[in-house]
Amino acid sequence: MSYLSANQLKQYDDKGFVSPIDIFSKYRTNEIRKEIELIEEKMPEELNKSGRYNAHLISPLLDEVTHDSKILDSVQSVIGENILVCGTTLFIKNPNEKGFVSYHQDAKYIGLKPYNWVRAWVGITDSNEHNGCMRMWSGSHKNNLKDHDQMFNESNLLTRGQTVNNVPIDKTTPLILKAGQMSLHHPTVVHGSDLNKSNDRRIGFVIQSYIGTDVKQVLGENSVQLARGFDEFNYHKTIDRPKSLMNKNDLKVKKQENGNLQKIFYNGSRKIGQY
Ligand SMILES: O=C(O)CCC(=O)C(=O)O
Repeated sequence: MSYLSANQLKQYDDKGFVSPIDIFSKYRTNEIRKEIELIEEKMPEELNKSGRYNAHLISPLLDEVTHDSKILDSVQSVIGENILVCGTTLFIKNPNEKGFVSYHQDAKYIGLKPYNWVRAWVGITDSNEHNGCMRMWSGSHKNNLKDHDQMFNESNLLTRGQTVNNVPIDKTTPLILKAGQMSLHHPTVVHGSDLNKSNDRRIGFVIQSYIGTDVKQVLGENSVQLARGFDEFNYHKTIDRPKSLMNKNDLKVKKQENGNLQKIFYNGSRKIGQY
């Protein structure tokens, strides 16, 4: 069992994140990495750009991560016992690319309300300051949503380059994780990440997000999977778990889900070019 301790919950409440939490062995994360890299080898475009969303729908190992009972114990400590999976993202930073993530608040653009949800960032490789780990502005979740500028930059891993200005970057906390550890972060904590300056890939698999059954999608439509407990509200369409690796039908479902997600991301814009 991996329910959060009172100290860990206090850290989450005070800072807006809790980290590190031990989940998988190094052996297990190597297996997961191999499955991700097999998909990249067999279907080179499948996990690129907007394809990085919802890889758990075509990969049985990422599906297992998403429904892992240790992860769900920790998540339950934060959002309660009725838990839905509402999408995932692979955040991969390759060594010779200039990928970064501008400082942002997830709640600003994802359309999930009320904020009874949490993001789980699972290290498939180590993640540290050298290879561009996430950095959190501790305590920033306690204030309202901040203005975000939309700063398109092809190296920014965020769709619209959503950016909170004037973040005191020297005061942000690096979330240093070993492969197999995870962090949980709050919907309104300001966070981002820098370049990967190492010789290996940095791979994070993010369940974006685990939501309570009372949470609605107010900007569009998301399909969900029941991860634990009971859905007494039925606000969302449900979606099947993958039948096998890169199964034809599952690939279609992933494509459709990712189309819906793009609509959510762009619905958040009051007009093109403005957040
Ligand atoms: O992986 C990263 O560098 C950023 C991930 C992120 O912004 C998130 O999980 O909300």
